[in-house]
Amino acid sequence: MRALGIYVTLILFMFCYGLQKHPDIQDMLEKFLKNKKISWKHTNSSLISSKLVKLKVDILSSYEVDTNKEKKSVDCSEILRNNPSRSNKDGVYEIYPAKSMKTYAFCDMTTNGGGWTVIQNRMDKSTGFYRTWKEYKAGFGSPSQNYWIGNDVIHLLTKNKPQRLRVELQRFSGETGYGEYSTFAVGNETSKYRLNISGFKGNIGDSLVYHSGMKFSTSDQDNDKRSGSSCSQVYHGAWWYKNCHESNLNGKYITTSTIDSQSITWYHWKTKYESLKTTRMMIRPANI
Ligand SMILES: [Ca+2]
Repeated sequence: MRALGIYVTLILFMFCYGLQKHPDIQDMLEKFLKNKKISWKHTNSSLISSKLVKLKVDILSSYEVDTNKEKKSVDCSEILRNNPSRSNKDGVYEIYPAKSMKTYAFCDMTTNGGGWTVIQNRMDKSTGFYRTWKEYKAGFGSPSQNYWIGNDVIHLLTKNKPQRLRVELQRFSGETGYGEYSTFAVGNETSKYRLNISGFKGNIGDSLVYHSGMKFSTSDQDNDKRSGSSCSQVYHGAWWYKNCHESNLNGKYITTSTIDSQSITWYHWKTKYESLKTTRMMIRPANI
């Protein structure tokens, strides 16, 4: 949609010697524009001299005011770049992973400068994650609560710009930890959303590089490396299973701390196969 334009026409009367800005007009203009959340630019000036004897000069200035202040952003980092006032304002925002594709994402605008697009969030058992290929492709849940943003969206967000992945975990004791990967990309559906991940740092230990190069598997699509059975079905989740997992963040939500390899687990943090209370996966361009 075209931006709406407002034309503000100002007639500046200036006398004698120069074309310096008239302080009254400038003050008025700046006051007018100051509190508007808009961008504006000076687009045209014309000079008409009338009474040469008195050296009276009229200057006509036109200003185009762009009221389309919310540009369509690809991801949360672009929202923040287009609108620095969003800093520290976590919440659900509209993003456009592709031109004609609008979706909603939770944006972490706080952690390490913000601009993170949350692609996965688990906080309680109210949303089931044992779902089909089609559901993981499209995404499900609610961005402000439990959700999976969708494999097509993850692919679109990671295919053009190198991305970093941040994983945040919480135990039932309340203890938290995090890990960051310097590269993270997921292929398209034809590749079965193949995972490419590397470059770990953090305090939870790496339990994801084991899965790099693997295809995504769901209960109805077995693309794993275990012959004879489906890791997704055995471990009650959907993931880039190999034979089978070191992490299972889309596993079964269990409401207490227990040892269960079907649950939401991260093998290298604390007790092996301990069920976790909350998880969050979020991405941001690597050059930020
Ligand atoms: Ca298998």
